[in-house]
Amino acid sequence: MIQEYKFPEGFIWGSATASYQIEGAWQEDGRGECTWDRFCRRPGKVVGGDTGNVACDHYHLYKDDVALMKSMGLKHYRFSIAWPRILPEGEGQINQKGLDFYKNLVDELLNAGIEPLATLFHWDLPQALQDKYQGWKDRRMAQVFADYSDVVSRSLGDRVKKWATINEIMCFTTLAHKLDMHAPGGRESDKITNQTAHHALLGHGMATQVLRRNVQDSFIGLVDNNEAPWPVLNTEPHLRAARKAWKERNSQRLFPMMTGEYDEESYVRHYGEMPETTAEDMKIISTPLDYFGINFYNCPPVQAADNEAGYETVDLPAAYPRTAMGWPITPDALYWNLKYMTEFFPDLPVYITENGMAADDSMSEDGTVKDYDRIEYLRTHLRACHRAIEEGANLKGYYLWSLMDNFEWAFGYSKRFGMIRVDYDTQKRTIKESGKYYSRVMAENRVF
Ligand code: IFM
Repeated sequence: MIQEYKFPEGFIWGSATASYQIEGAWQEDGRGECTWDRFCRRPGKVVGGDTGNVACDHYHLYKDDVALMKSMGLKHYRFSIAWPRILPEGEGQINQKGLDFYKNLVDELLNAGIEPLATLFHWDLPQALQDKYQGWKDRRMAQVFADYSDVVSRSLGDRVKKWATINEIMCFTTLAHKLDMHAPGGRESDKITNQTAHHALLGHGMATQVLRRNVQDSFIGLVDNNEAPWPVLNTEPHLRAARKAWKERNSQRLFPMMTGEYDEESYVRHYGEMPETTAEDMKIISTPLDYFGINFYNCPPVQAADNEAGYETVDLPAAYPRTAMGWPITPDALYWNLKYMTEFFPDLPVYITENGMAADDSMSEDGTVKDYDRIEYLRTHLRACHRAIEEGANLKGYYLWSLMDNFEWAFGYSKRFGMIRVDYDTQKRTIKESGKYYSRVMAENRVF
């Protein structure tokens, strides 16, 4: 018998994007400068010297893009709001035109029968806040973020019910402040870097409380690329080692957010010096959520080891299957991530809020994009989800990254993640074979 891979009734199928990666229109209608505008201008920081100035020009083409989503049968769409469009200085004066853009986008989505999930912060921090507070290094940023969340949710909360506060804290703290790979850039100590992550968590907790107050029937979560170590072989002692690794390596964000405590030993082992915190901070950080959003791309396995931790990451061979980013293709890591989430936090619904791959995606002579590698990636990852659900995982939905090719941060436009191809010279959109595949998955609620 052929396994059907049918998903539960009501499973949510969607796709995701982020403001800086698709909108363009960087100086239009009163938008302020963001840290990525500035970072892109630093020589050598972004491949090809690319910027988000135009990107997919979604700011102007959003109606066409929503029509395309509708034609693909998409019913759920996750996008992010550009903070500098709403508050060009990051705080204070509200830019009505910025709010109007998102109101119009949301109306367009709802009219097309597509339910929005809005992320409040996906890394495009107003430069003014970087200049005034040194960004997330300053704990006052938590309140500033909560105030911005207040403005946005008062304006959109009648129509947007699903919210994510922040996307992937690691990418604008560690990658940005310690490794100089993301905006605003820097080479700070572990202590300072960990402090930025703590402030972001605090901002998340405060924003959650604001959203809860402002939005009726709200559905609120944090979206994070949590660590997903998994057993290299399903045998003891690797199973025990991987479970321990998963718990310890999620000590910076997931566990404190869920439990209101930092596990100091694990934290120091993996992230270095502890941030400064207060008991009140921890209460706010662990404000109850409606869901946790997992952004999953890859993670190497771990094995039992004769060292202090009791585990170590396995070195994958050079020929291990990888995406165009060089990331290993590890669907079992997703399966185990969902299993551990359920084991440790059985009551918290989980959504995959991003999953996908960068591929070559060149246009064939017949005008199609034959991205069968992406279809295979999706199929294996969705089967991992299916298996986890069958075994009791609390997974309720999946948002594919990404709706369309876009500005891939430090990689500029050199990497394509979309199920829709974007020709950046003409802004022409072409649905890839993977997009056609995903349309069927959504329509039939099954993986084939
Ligand atoms: O493009 C990014 C996205 O902005 C955040 N998550 C990972 C994606 C792929 O790198």
